[in-house]
Order: sequence, then structure tokens, then C-alpha cells
Amino acid sequence: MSNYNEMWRAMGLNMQAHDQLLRALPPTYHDVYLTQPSRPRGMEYFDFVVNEIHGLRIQELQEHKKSGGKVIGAFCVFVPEEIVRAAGGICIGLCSGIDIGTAEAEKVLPRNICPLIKSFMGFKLAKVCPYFESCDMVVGETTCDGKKKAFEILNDYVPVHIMETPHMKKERDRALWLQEVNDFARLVEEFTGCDIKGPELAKAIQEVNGKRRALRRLAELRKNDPAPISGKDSLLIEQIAMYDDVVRFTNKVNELCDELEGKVKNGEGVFPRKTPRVIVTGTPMAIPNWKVPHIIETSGAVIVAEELCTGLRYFENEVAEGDGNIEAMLRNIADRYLGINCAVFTPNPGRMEKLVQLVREYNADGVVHCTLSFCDPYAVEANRVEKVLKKENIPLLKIETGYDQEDTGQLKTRIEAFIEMLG
Ligand code: BJ8
Repeated sequence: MSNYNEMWRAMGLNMQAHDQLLRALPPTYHDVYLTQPSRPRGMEYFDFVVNEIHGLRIQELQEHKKSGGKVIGAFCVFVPEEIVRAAGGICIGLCSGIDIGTAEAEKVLPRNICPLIKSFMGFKLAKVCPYFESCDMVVGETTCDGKKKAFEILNDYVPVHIMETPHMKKERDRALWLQEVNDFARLVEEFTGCDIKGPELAKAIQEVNGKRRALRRLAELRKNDPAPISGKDSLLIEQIAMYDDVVRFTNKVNELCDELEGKVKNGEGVFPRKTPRVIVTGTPMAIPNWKVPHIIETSGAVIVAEELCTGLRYFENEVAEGDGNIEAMLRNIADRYLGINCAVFTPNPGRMEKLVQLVREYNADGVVHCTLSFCDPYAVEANRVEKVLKKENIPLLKIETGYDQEDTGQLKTRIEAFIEMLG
């Protein structure tokens, strides 16, 4: 990576802590990613993005701000990116998958809280994340209690807008959510000083749908045996989708898919045919949280799909396009986002149905349910998942883990035994 010290200093980063973070990434990345055999050539772009994770993209965000644009951060796939784009803004995902800044976070949060929440609070308080420091505003939501209350604290450090996400999917919840989406559009207009017009909103919908379509194309290719790409590489792409430039990212995913189609035609894959096929489900795996996928794929199985927010939940549904007026387009946006099957909904049968359907479609041999420690919605919902999968005779392994590496050995033992049983 080139020297971006001046830019980082100007952004007010804690240079010492930031250096520590940057030093941690390359060895892990090398071990987890660069040692994989027969990686597709198209992964070079995504390696480059990771290599420049705090460099080029941050420079782009800073240039966007200099020319008067706004950067808006989000922590949940419920925040409609289309609205931010239609107002000339850039929307970036801020969730992180590493426990840096924990000591700072624990000054304001209880110790026993989900690592994803602790991590974003730690990043802000320790001033180590140039994405966070690029944000003019962040958008929180009322999904789980931990996040909802943490956003009150976060608001002391950066302006936070909260979207009220319903916990049921009844008519009145749909009405509430539509109102929230409309309010968000008004707020973004005020914040950016840019009125959202029909053509811009239509274009933003098309572009974000284009990103979803490219990711779905990639997902479809993974139905093949042998799998043309590893689950780890696919997860990386899904993680990068949260913060890369939408149009460039879409093109690069499509280029990669062109290459993978050729591999599928030639019967080439990254794992031998008949390798046990696994679907992972549960809490999001934010970058650089690759712990469980790495263990799975170095224990004799291949991950063929992620029923995660860093996975299918992010791109499986599109916003209906059509040539509607702004009101109709906002309604389509609200409808699409309420289709996400997050465990904060009760009941949440859509997630169970989806999982069974995915197992059939991807010809999976088993499911790994992975919950971040102290995440009640997913930890409790694991019981419903287990009940449905048992009825369908689908093997399941339930895991609860954090961002630390202390349980790696124990996880490996359990995962190896599960994969052996599948084999
Ligand atoms: S739509 S999964 S991105 S809320 S892991 S912070 S739930 S205690 S991240 Fe999520 Fe939106 Fe749902 Fe997806 Fe709370 Fe659980 Fe932590 Fe979580």
C-alpha cells in the first residue's frame, strides 16, 4: 500500500493504534486467502481492494467529500443504499469483524455484549477506522436491543439517525416501515442539501439491483460441483460489496463470473468433486472475520452459500424497478427491505423456509449455524432452525463464537467431526 499517512493524520486517526490494525491484517490475509490453490484470476481485483482497504477507497471517499458529497455509514442491511445514492451520497457498511479498540469500547459498554457492537464502538472511540472517520452521519436501527442502545452512546461521538425497524411483518409494521423509509429520504435530502428526483432514484435502484444481480450470478455458479470458487473468496466479495464503489464492484463481479462460467464448462473447481458441501447461516461475518469459514474449508468441506447478511440476505431480493413516481419507488424500496429475514423478527418462518430451499438448490450436505457470542436473536432462533432442519433430515452444527482466536482449536475439532459425519 502506498503511503497514506498524511491523509490518515488529517482525518484525525490514532496513528499508533491504526498502525497496529494495519499490521494485523496482511499475515492473516496471506494465511487465509493467498494460500488457497487454484484461485480464479478475477480474485486479483478483490485482493487489491483488501490491500488498499484503508488507502485508495478512503482517498475516493475524501475526494467525494471535498467536492461537496456526503458519506453515510450503516450497520445493517436494512438501510436503503438507493436513497443515499439518489441524493448524491455514498453509503458504506461500517460493521467490522475484529476486536480492536475493545478496551475503549468497554469504557462505555458492558463486557458481555456482542463483539460486532463492541467492535464498531471500539473503532469509533479508538479512532482507528478511516471509514468511520469519513462518515458525515451514521444510520442505526432498532433491530436488536444491544445495537439500539449502543447507538444512543454512539450519538455522543458522531451524528446518528435511527430507523425504526419493525419486529413483525403485519400490515401495521409495513406501514410503519414505509413511513420510516419516507422519513429517511426526507432526512437525507436535508442532510445532503440535494432533492431526490425521480430519474436519480430510478438510476440508483437500477445500479444497486445491478450489484445484487451480479452477486446472485456468482451465487448461482456455486451450485455446481466441483465448486468453481471457494466459500472464503465468495464471502470476501460479499464483505467488499458493503463499501466498494457500486458500479466498479458490479463490473468486477461480472468479470469474475465470466471466468467462472468457463471453469464450470471445463469441469474445473477449487475443491475436488464430491467434497462435502456446507451452507453457513447466522449472524453477519463482517470483514475480516473469516475464522469459521477458514476452519470449514481447511477441514475437508466447501461452503456453497451464506444465509447471512454478508451473503444472500444482502442480495437475494431486488427492488421492483418500473417507471413509477418517487412515492411508488419508495414503496418498492420499503417492500424489498422488509423481505429480509433477520432473526429480530418474530416469528421468522421465512428464514427457515429459505434454509431448506437453499440446501436443496445448492445440493448441500449440511448446515453450520454460527452465532456471535451474546447475540440473543440468533442464538435463540437456532432452536427453530434446528427443529425445521431435523424434520427435513438435514445435518446441523451449532456454533457460538466471538472475534478472538482462543477457541480455534476447539472449533476445528467440532467442525472436523461434523464434516467427517457428512462425508
Ligand atoms: S438485518 S442480522 S445486519 S440486525 S450479531 S448486532 S443482531 S447482537 S447484526 Fe444484523 Fe441487520 Fe439483522 Fe442483518 Fe445484534 Fe446479534 Fe450483534 Fe447483530
